[in-house]
Amino acid sequence: MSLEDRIKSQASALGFELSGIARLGPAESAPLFEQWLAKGFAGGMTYLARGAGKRADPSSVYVNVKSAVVVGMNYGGTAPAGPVARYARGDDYHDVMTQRLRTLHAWLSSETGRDIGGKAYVDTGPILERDLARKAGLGWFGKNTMLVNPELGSFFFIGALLIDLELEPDAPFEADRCGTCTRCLDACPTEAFVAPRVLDATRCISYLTIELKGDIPKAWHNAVGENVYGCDICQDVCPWNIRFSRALPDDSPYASRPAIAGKDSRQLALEMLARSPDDFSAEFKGSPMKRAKLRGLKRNAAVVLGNVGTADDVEVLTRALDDEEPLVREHAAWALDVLSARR
Ligand code: B12
Ligand code: SF4
Ligand code: SF4
Repeated sequence: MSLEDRIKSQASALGFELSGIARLGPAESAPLFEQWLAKGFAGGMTYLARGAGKRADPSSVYVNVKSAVVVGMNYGGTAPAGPVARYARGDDYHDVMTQRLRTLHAWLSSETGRDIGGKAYVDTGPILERDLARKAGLGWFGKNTMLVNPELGSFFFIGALLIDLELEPDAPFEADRCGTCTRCLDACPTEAFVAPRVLDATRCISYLTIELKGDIPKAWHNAVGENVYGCDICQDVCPWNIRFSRALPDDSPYASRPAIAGKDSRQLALEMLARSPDDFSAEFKGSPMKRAKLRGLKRNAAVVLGNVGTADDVEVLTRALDDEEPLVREHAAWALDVLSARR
């Protein structure tokens, strides 16, 4: 068995459903990324512009690296849609995958009998991960911008181990399997795709409910719908996901936590708005949802209650008018206005 094949079987044993190898060099889609930044589509994600130079060439990210072992990890596209995007219902993928890639790294050193230099990245450095994953043969850029794999769909995370070892690369994924389909573009509630494969992130519900730190503009409140955290709509409608999504393996770290499992949007929003900081820290330890912080989640919960709440929710929303965070108070006031106008 070649070293490349042994690496892939080790990756599979570590729980990565997909793996491939890319030779490092300039990212082919870097000019598209630059155009995207120039149009302001990154909104408040200023860290993306800061790392732009390095993103153009992943070999510049760490000393002497020559190849990347790129992996994909299923996060369970067959689970029912809900108020929290599937990727965020369990443990934080950054932690899970970085740990496993480090194990792969240590294995590689012992297998080759030398200290392999390199570093694991799971959205933890300036890398265009979808570009690198396409180069390693993991899938194509779907029109919804997701990397889609013909045997797994798009509900998988991407991670990369950059190493100072020359490996035989896999063939890049050249085909475009979207064909004439436009389901994802048509389904987006905020019309966030300005063209196929170009997402204005400032309109995306995922950005509005996770990355945006301030007010969610009122114009988008209705479109946020029942999404308390993130959005899966443009993936749910994709025929490749409908056909090829896989359930989580039994021991998956991405299984829903009790604070989320089986809750509909109204129940989840009510519980989030009423949650104390201590309870939040305990229940969401190691969860990707901590990125939005409790105040961001309460903001989102208020918007969702404005969309789907009933007169029974007025009490919880009224209590939120006394929240220490102005952000929460403002969005709760909006929801109360909406509910009273509806009565
Ligand atoms: C910023 C970011 C976001 C932003 C912007 C998303 C976006 N589409 O750009 C927001 C907050 C909106 C977001 C949302 C989500 N994200 Co995100 N995000 C990132 C991050 C950090 C950077 C992505 C980036 O560089 N965007 C800039 C734009 C220009 O890049 P792009 O959209 O990927 O476009 C590339 C290609 O489409 C191509 N391209 C562009 N135009 C064209 C035109 C043609 C003709 C062609 C052929 C190609 C092409 O070139 C671009 C550059 O490589 C990556 C991690 C990383 N370090 O890469 C995760 C990442 C992309 N996100 C991920 C996930 C899971 C999500 C969500 C599903 C989470 C959720 N459920 O809420 C959503 C999906 C929304 C969507 N449709 O993309 C995964 C995607 C895995 C996969 N299978 O693709 C990543 C890779 C994280 C990871 N390590 O797993 N995300
Ligand atoms: S994640 Fe939701 S809001 Fe964002 S592009 Fe996809 S469908 Fe639109
Ligand atoms: S929904 Fe259709 S167009 Fe969109 S990514 Fe899937 S196959 Fe491509």
